[in-house]
Amino acid sequence: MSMIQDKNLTDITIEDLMISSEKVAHVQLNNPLEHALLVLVKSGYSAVPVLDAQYKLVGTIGKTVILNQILGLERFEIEKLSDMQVKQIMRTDIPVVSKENTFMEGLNAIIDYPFVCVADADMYFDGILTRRAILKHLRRDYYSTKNNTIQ
Ligand code: 4BW
Repeated sequence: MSMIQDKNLTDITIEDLMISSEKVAHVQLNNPLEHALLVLVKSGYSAVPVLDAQYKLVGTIGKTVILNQILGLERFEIEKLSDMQVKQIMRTDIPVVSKENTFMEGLNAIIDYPFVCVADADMYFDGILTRRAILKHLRRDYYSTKNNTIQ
């Protein structure tokens, strides 16, 4: 199998660049918001994928939407964290790419998002494609193919 370093940009697929599912922090549909906030704070990520009990992708959830949800007029209504579940406020209108998609399809998908989820045709979760992975690869390609030097 050829290494990603040897591949042209046009031959690279999202599978070559994605973080695979077992390394991705995630929460589940029925988790209370308290658990989701704990995962987000502990992992340090702003947002993570939401999966159902079959490990199918159903959305994403981030710190800002949780904090907005519990923000009352004068205080954070912390009790809401255990009363509400992830499925009530998660984002579901998210772009999804597949492992077989090309680098350029990944680049187009990521323009408006810090990460996009990777799933198969049945929505089984394969991982995420991050802006970091795309940018790192673009930088490598720029310096290796154009004989450019680091400024
Ligand atoms: O814990 C971290 N380790 C490292 N190495 N980098 C981190 C970490 N947390 C944040 N960063 C950096 C990355 O460059 O800050 C960027 C913005 O993080 P974010 O969005 O706002 O939490 C990171 O950019 P990125 O690697 O291109 O990741 C984009 C987004 O993808 C992150 C986060 O929402 C999600 N993400 C990345 N790796 C993840 C993950 N979500 C769950 N599990 C992972 N392993």
